[in-house]
Amino acid sequence: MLTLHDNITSGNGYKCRLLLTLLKKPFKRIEYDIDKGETRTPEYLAKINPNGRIPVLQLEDGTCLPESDAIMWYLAEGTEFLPADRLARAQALSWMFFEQYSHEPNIATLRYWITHKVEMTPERRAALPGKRVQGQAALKVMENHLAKHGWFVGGGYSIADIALYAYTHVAEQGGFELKPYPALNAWLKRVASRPGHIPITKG
Ligand SMILES: N[C@@H](CCC(=O)N[C@@H](CS)C(=O)NCC(=O)O)C(=O)O
Repeated sequence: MLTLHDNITSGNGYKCRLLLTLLKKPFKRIEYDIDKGETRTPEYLAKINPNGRIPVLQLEDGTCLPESDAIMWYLAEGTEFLPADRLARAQALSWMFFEQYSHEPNIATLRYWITHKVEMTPERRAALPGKRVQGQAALKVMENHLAKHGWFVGGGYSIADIALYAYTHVAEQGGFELKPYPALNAWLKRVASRPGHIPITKG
């Protein structure tokens, strides 16, 4: 059986849990307390992920695959969640790289600092206003796309949507107001109403 090394509060972990569930793939979940450094032990670094983070998908043969978007790509190959068309596949990657570079480091990081009550060091305080501005800019990019398209690529629900849904639907927990983005709100509802959808809190 597949094993997901995970933390229940993580949007990156949620991407994998959601896709595994939509694909009806049975999996075992191992929970790590990321606030206590459980993904930073010598054993975890040696055996699961040298980068010290969840999520990691462990395959039946023991191979460990880190990085949420790579995990989704692996699981989605040959399914409805990854378009077959060459350009649409590249566009899915565009949105997933956008998520990892322009969205997650701003929106997910502020959510993490707030909800995990992380100590606000001088470095974090200095970084906060920039992250706030860049997170809002990422939401605006999404809004502009969704004002013209129902989904991020290929005319249907795909892993590009899941990648962006994970931290957008809980962005308010990071202090990001979602009201100014009507098309984005409509898309959040479309994603949440898909058959088989699960909330971020479901392990
Ligand atoms: N780019 C990675 C980011 C993974 C990541 O940041 N994981 C966080 C939780 S969301 C983590 O494991 N933090 C614990 C730590 O860094 O010690 C992905 O998309 O999977």
